[in-house]
Amino acid sequence: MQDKIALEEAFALPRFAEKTQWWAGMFAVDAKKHTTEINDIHKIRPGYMDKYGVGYTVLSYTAPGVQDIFDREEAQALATEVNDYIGNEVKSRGDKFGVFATLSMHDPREAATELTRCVTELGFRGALVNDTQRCGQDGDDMIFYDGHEWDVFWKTCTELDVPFYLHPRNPTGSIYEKLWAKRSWLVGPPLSFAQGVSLHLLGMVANGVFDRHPNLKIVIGHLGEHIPFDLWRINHWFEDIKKPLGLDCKKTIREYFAQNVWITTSGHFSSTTLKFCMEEIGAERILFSVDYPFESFSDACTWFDSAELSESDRKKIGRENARKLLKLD
Ligand code: GRE
Repeated sequence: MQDKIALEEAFALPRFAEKTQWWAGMFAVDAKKHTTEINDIHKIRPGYMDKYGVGYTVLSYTAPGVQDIFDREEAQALATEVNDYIGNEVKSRGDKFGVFATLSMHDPREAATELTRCVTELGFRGALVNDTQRCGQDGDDMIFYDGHEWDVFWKTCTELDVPFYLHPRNPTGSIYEKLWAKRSWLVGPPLSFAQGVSLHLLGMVANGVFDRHPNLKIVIGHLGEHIPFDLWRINHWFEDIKKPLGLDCKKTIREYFAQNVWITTSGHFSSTTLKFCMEEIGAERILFSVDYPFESFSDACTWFDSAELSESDRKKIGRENARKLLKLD
């Protein structure tokens, strides 16, 4: 399929090449190639896009990125630097590239102000944040965005009418030590990423964020970070047990998924899982993505282009749903 749109596609700052290569060492078989690819915008990436039929890519700053920085001022400065850098890189390439804003999430108002700047002045399409914001004196604490103090930020997202992509980051500090240190091969895509994001998103549901902001648009990757598989069970326990016990979110989990949540195919190229997700949440809520350069255009596109789908569903997932969500007309 030509002219696909991909929206979980990472870039890094070239000045961090050494750090990027160290990080890539944990996740990429060829860390050098990964580093070259993630730092590239204009040479290698458009080559893959043309070869594999991706017409438009939304770029976002790599994980853990700003969410790893527990000093508030340093985090804010890096977010601004990243946004200015990528805004400038793609300024004359709006036909091919969009951007999700990078945000420091230490302070809801500061995050709202930077998002507004990115959308209204730099033409960005929304924001992508890497799960919780690391914080505290020694970086051992973390900020979730599911409390009332974040209402000011979510109000800004809905007023700007842009999506917020909740992307994973690595577990850190004492959480890492307690849960993951002795099972470190499970960090990342095998388990920890999905656990982190699903906890955070379901926290937003349970704490009423979507009731207070019914037009909020959240995107999660990796075919829904395990949640679609569990929808029946979550629904059963929310409706039949937790609500009678006092859980007071107004709608069902299925309704929030129908109104507020989109999922992407990033890094998850299974036709069985895709079909299952289409049955559970509908083709309208699913968006094609690669997860480059953690995954390859070749794997993502070869799979998607030949997956057993109706041509109408392929167009919706490959392009049309994203066009509507990102307002690309
Ligand atoms: C990511 O998207 O940020 C990512 C990693 C590590 C492995 C896979 C992956 O940071 O998708």
